[in-house]
Amino acid sequence: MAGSIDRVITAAAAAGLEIEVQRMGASTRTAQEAAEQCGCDVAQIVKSLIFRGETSGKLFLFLVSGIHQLDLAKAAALAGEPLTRADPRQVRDETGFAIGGVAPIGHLIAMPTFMDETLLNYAAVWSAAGAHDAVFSAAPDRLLIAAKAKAASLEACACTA
Ligand code: 5CA
Repeated sequence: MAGSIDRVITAAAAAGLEIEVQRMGASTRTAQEAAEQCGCDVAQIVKSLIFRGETSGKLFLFLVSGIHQLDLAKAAALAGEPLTRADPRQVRDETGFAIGGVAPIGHLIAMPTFMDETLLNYAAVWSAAGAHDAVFSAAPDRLLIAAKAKAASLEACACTA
């Protein structure tokens, strides 16, 4: 996807966020792979997950820690409508990013965006930068602002009881 990394860089600059996009030369498609390449904890990886509103058809972006599963009920409550995972083609067409390289900023369209509040516990977090081997790090509070995101509890309860 030519230009998708440039869109991330441009969006960061427009938001006053200084980033350095790193091409790792190896896959950072999954949170686990990204953490290995970045040398950070999986919890510090930002998953940029795109969901589709079942009523409106609009897309929503959820920025979720690599160690968490998105709680769909919490996400739907925030969105104000039921959600389903957006299919890869819609993600590509509407955001300009392919699955595995979806960034938290620089999308072709504006989407309501929510950030896992636990990401704010870290000094730095790592996100995809528009390609499956491209990442950037940022202070999470700065990323929150740049992504025009709202911090929220997004984590699915891992308890079994
Ligand atoms: N580059 C890494 C780390 S930053 C990354 O992009 N991780 S991610 O979690 O944000 O993107 C992968 C996610 O895409 C998966 O967790 C999954 O939720 C989603 N995904 C994978 N396959 C599909 C698919 N076929 N349709 C929709 N979403 C998918």
